[in-house]
Amino acid sequence: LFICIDHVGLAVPDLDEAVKFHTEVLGWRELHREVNEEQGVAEAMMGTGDQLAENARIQLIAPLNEDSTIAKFLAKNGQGIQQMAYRVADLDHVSAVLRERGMRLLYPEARRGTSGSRINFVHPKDARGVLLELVELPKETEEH
Ligand code: V0V
Repeated sequence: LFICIDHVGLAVPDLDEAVKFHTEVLGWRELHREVNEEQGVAEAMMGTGDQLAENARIQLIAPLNEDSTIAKFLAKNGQGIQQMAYRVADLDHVSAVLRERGMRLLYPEARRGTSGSRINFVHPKDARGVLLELVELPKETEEH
């Protein structure tokens, strides 16, 4: 079902501070930054190199406002790992298979994720305590 781990997502209270720590102390590189209003987040994708496909990646995710799922996560748990994202080739297919196997997907249809990806999530209660994101890359980035 899954191609690889696309990224691990970390909830952070302050995106600039988190990017500074991950670049200056841990030596990650910032690959991409964006605001996703629908998800209520500002995020930075961090990688070990330039090639998207070969990178190990982490996503630093900060809340845009207090209604954000990330604000709720931070209030409850403090900063730390919030999600594991699995890359899939065909999100609609994988979502249908997982639903058949009894998993609750959070959205009836795919939503927009980082860099134009299509995303959905498996509820952490069904996925044994881990919020699982499913990510289908936009067509152009799959080709290189
Ligand atoms: C909640 N729970 C978690 C969890 N969040 N368990 C593991 N990992 C998490 N991240 C557990 C929590 O401990 C509770 O367990 C139970 O689920 C209900 O939690 P809650 O605090 O009442 O929270 P809810 O139900 O209001 O919200 C939880 C869900 C929410 C997962 C439904 O966070 C959500 O909709 N997440 C999907 C969207 C998202 O995370 N967006 C931000 C990233 P107990 O205490 O009852 O046992 S955006 C992103 O990744 C992008 C754009 C991208 O990658 O491109």
